[in-house]
Amino acid sequence: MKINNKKILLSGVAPTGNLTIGNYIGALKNWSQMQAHYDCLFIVVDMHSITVRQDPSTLRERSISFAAQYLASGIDPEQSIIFIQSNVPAHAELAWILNCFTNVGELNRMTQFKDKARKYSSNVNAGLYVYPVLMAADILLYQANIVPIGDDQRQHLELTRNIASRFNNLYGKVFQIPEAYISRAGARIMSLLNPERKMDKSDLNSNNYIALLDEPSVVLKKIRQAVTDSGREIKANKTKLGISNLLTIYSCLSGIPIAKLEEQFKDENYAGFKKELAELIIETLRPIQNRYKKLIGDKEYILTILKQGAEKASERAERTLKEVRERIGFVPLITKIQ
Ligand code: AQP
Repeated sequence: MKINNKKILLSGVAPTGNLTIGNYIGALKNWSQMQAHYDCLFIVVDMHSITVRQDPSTLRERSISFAAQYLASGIDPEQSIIFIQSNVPAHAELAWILNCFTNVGELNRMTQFKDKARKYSSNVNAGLYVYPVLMAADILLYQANIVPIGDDQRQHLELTRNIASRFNNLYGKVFQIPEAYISRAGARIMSLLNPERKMDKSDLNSNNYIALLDEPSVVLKKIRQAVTDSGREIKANKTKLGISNLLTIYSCLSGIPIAKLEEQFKDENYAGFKKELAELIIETLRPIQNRYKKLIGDKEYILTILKQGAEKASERAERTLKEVRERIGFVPLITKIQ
């Protein structure tokens, strides 16, 4: 189903850790540009975050803070639907139904589960295992056509497509089969101290990432101590992961191609380049942080936006869910029987 002839786009982040410039470059920045072209839903997926133990008051605060950071990064609530996943109970209902259309063998193949089971070995709960089914429910509820994802979510989207096709084959077309939108190569931002790993918002060492809300002095310090390689040339190279990563960040934030940056900084040393990069990051984050400070100071406003978002999302989700309930043979909701 397309609204106003625009394709439906859905994306979200789990409120864990701190949103990073990796999230900004790989997700938030693109989202705000996509709003004009797609009918967008942006979700703070708090139900996903409880697959790992969370402190209740921190989770609540962080969910609201993430929503404020979405808004501060350019999500326009007049144009897009922004909401918190647990405010729309349809996600849990559809996830249960889809669990019954997912093979255990398919879930066993999910590499992210294996990684997370290793990382959180003291709490390998069933939620962690069926997480991809909840993600399928998030997407299929809204008949999304396009789902921007990182490389690590590719397998989950493929599973979503398989579940949707299986259901449609059994009951007739109910779900739109979504397409992945993988952001352009090079937009994968790596950890500052270990550039072989992705910059991760839940990294226990905050020196590995620049948070969207980091103060200028913190940005400067983290970039200064970011790992570079032996040598002194500002050149991207597969064997020089540290400087390549910093050049990628510079390029993504400035829009200047890496080859041009290499030319621009050819007479500069690492320290000089890092100083300019830190300034660019600080100037990029400044307006976002200013908007964030205003928004977070007005919780009533954020909660109103989130309430309106959840209402709009619920209306759409309910349309899909009603169809699903009917097709699989559930008795219509008693309260709705005339
Ligand atoms: N380093 C990155 N470079 C480019 N894009 C990135 N994204 C994340 N890190 C980078 C993009 O941001 C969105 C959210 O991804 P996520 O992995 O931070 O968060 P999640 O989906 O909420 O997953 P997890 O596993 O729950 O996160 P953690 O590891 O914090 O526990 C995606 O669009 C991603 O591409």
